[in-house]
Amino acid sequence: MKNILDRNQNKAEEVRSLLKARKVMMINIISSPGAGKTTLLERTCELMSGEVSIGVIEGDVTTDRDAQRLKKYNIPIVAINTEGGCHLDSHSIFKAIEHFDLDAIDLLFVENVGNLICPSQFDLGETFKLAVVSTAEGDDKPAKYPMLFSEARAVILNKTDLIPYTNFNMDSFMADITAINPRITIIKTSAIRGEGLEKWSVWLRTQLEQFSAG
Ligand SMILES: Nc1nc2c(ncn2[C@@H]2O[C@H](COP(=O)(O)OP(=O)(O)OP(=O)(O)O)[C@@H](O)[C@H]2O)c(=O)[nH]1
Ligand SMILES: [Mg+2]
Ligand SMILES: [Zn+2]
Repeated sequence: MKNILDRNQNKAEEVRSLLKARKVMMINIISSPGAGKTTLLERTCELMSGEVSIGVIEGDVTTDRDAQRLKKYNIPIVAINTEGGCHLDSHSIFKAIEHFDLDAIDLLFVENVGNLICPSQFDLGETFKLAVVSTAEGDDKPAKYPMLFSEARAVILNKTDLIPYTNFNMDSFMADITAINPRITIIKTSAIRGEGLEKWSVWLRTQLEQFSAG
């Protein structure tokens, strides 16, 4: 395991310096299956693709359905079928980025395989990790799977529209997450209803400005 992670880390550093040289900010999106990663990408393309050049790497275990969902935005997309693999690694990202014209992209999203555990162990060379959790999963997920939340720069709490139908406890969620990572940005969204997406796009623009300022 240590050898695998060491090799992954070396390649991730290669990806990171390549993307930095080409001024591409890469966001590694990690969540459990169905939290709303692809829906968030759809909304983000609708909100920002006019002003920011977006590219997407879609990691999927058996299908290319998420890549198909994003085709309507006419953005460059590379689909990685992990053939059963439960996470992406930096070697597959290195191969995928060869297919992009990096000079024509400002923001590269990676939708990782839906899984809260091992994707957070594999550095892909991203600028930062973005965690997505949905209210329907329960408020205890950060406490039970702290690794992702300790590393992520921000967490999207999605499906806020479902709160009335669940026992989701916002106070408990907020307390757990800030105990794990006091600096994390928390953005509440309903990607279906469009709530919170303005705040998300403002935050994203700030990250892009900071990244391009070095
Ligand atoms: N009620 C509600 N449903 C949502 C919201 N966001 C996404 N969904 C629904 O949740 C389901 C899963 O959303 P996806 O965006 O496919 O989730 P994902 O994280 O990409 O899923 P995987 O790629 O399979 O891991 C879909 O049926 C979405 O329509 C939301 O804010 N509220
Ligand atoms: Mg998806
Ligand atoms: Zn895995």
